[in-house]
Amino acid sequence: MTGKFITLEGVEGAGKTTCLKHVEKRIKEAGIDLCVTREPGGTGIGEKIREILLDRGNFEILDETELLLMFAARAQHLNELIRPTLAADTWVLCDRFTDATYAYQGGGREIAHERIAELEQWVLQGLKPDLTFLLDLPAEVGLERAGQRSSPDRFESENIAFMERIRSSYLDIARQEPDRVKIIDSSQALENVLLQIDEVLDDLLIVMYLQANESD
Ligand code: Z5A
Repeated sequence: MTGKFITLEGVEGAGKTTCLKHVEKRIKEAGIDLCVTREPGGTGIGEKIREILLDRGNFEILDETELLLMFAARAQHLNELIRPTLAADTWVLCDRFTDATYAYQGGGREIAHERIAELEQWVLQGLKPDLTFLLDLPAEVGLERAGQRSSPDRFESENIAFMERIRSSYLDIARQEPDRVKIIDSSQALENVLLQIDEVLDDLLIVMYLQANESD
């Protein structure tokens, strides 16, 4: 038996940080062992790669370099943390994962889908999250929310067309994989956003509870 792998995705200002804490609290309250992590990052090496990726001063980074660094950090993350944790029957909750690469590097930077899929196959070898929350809202609303932050990183400094392409790529993934990717309307007030998340989580936690009792 392995733990469940849950990811959170979304455009800028979608409220990921807030929602992640809520999901973490709900899972832990259900008595499930949980490891919370993020991408890019999650390991010592991964966090160093993250610094390079987010640094606004690194304007000369090529799109290809950016893509490869995302997968370099992910390879480390998978082997050092994600796979061993799942194998130990602990759940993993990850702030962004490979869907972000399809959305940001594929949609945003317009790198060919096939190129990303090749790297995905090589690095992940078929591993996919069991459940993904896609926090969706119009790009202009997200940028307005994110704009309240003091200093934007390299990605947050991009324009609205970039953000719209990201949103549209995320929605494409959700349309292709509706069982895995659950769209959460994040333009609503926070309490309604959390209610939508709870609906999805309740279904999963009930199934887990029933399975655990069946095997007793
Ligand atoms: N990236 C990539 O390009 N490729 C990849 O493969 C991966 C990542 C894995 C770092 O990620 C960057 O890496 C990211 C994509 C790229 N680009 N950026 N930027 P990150 O996840 O660390 O960065 P982030 O998107 O900035 O995440 P965040 O800090 O979690 O931001 P957020 O979603 O915008 O959430 P927030 O801080 O919780 O909310 C933003 C504001 O809105 C805040 O003031 C909240 O109080 C407010 N808020 C939240 N919800 C609401 C509602 N419902 N109503 C009103 N106001 C709200």
